Amino acid sequence: MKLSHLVAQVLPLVGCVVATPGPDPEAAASKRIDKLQKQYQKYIQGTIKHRTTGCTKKKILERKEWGSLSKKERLNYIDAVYCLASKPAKTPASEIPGARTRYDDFVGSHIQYTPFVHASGLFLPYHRYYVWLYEKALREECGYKGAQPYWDWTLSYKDPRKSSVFDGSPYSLGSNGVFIPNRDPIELVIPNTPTRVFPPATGGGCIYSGPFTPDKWQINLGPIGIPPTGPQGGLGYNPRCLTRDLSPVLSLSTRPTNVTALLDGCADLGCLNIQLDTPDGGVHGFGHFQMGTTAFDVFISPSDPVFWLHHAQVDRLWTIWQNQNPAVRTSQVWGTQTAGNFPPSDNATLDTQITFGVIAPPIKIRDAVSTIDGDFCYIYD
Ligand SMILES: *[C@@H]1O[C@H](CO)[C@@H](O)[C@H](O)[C@H]1NC(C)=O
Ligand SMILES: *[C@@H]1O[C@H](CO)[C@@H](O)[C@H](O)[C@H]1NC(C)=O
Ligand SMILES: [Cu+2]
Repeated sequence: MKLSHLVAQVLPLVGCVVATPGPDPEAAASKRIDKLQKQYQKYIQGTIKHRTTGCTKKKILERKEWGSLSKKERLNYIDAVYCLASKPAKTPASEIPGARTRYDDFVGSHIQYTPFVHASGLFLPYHRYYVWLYEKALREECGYKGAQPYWDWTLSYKDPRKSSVFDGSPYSLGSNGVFIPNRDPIELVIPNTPTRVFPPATGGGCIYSGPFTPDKWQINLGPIGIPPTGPQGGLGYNPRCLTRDLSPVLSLSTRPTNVTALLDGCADLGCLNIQLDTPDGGVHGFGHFQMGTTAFDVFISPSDPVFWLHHAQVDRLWTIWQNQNPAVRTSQVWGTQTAGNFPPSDNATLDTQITFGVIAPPIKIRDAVSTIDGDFCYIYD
């Protein structure tokens, strides 16, 4: 056979082999996120280096990914969460009769302000301050020495059951829920957005191993966002277990390329909010949805202790995005002051107030735009 014939026979095969695997876009996106995070860290370290008041290099709290905490650090965090749930509530019974614990104070605040702080201009600043208040309570009321960890769901987008957050070991935040077959899909009704239907996934019942199992953890408030509503409009005492329904399908919407799409693709805060949160849920929504059940109920979603790690991750993305152009991106506002602008409300400004009920005095949006100014002094590691 002539060489040219041989080449003609082999070439199509070579073309085929080269075309099939290709570069992995998710691996490339993960690298890109790492790079942007390093740039952000360098910027923060550079700006706080010379400060002698407020946020300094010595004082700054390093928020780390759950899986990169030591076992001891994870146990300390879990203990502090239990501690908060063992202290009595400060919420007056006239406001939220079902609130029993200090942890319920936090859930209660979220219930009261849910219609204003989701799919609105208050979404990012409210949740930044809310997570910070929780971190502060763990540290000041429960002797926790560390920072609030985050859950980087891009690491386990293929299967959240394998995440260090959910693997059910003593160093996780508890397992999946017990599998319950033949369940109906869950209909999620959020005012002014299309009703969404989520098929049942891999769990559905009470979580069965690790921390926060029914013998150790109890939810007291709700349901409110998914039927049937609990006693007294969901504000009454309704003790029950924490449930989960981990979904390796919904988690496919929290992959690295979903994150680079917003970090690299959004030039303004409106774009960022929409990519994170609306109208289909964004990566913020899908972070909740892939946990399932308790997490579907937006009002009481902080009842699952993973809420705080998920919202730290959302805050981390906002922070990394802001630091790509800090002068401009820490002074932007977007949106109105009601969820989906329902009922219609004024546009948010830097002077718009955000309220937290019993857990803290009100702040203004401008008080929550920088993670190293005002009350804040933390960095994502
Ligand atoms: C994430 O990316 C996948 C694949 O491109 C896409 O199907 C999905 O809609 C995205 N999800 C979100 C929330 O952006
Ligand atoms: C609110 O903001 C939108 C979008 O930027 C703008 O079109 C609208 O005129 C603003 N409304 C008021 C009352 O300022
Ligand atoms: Cu929320």
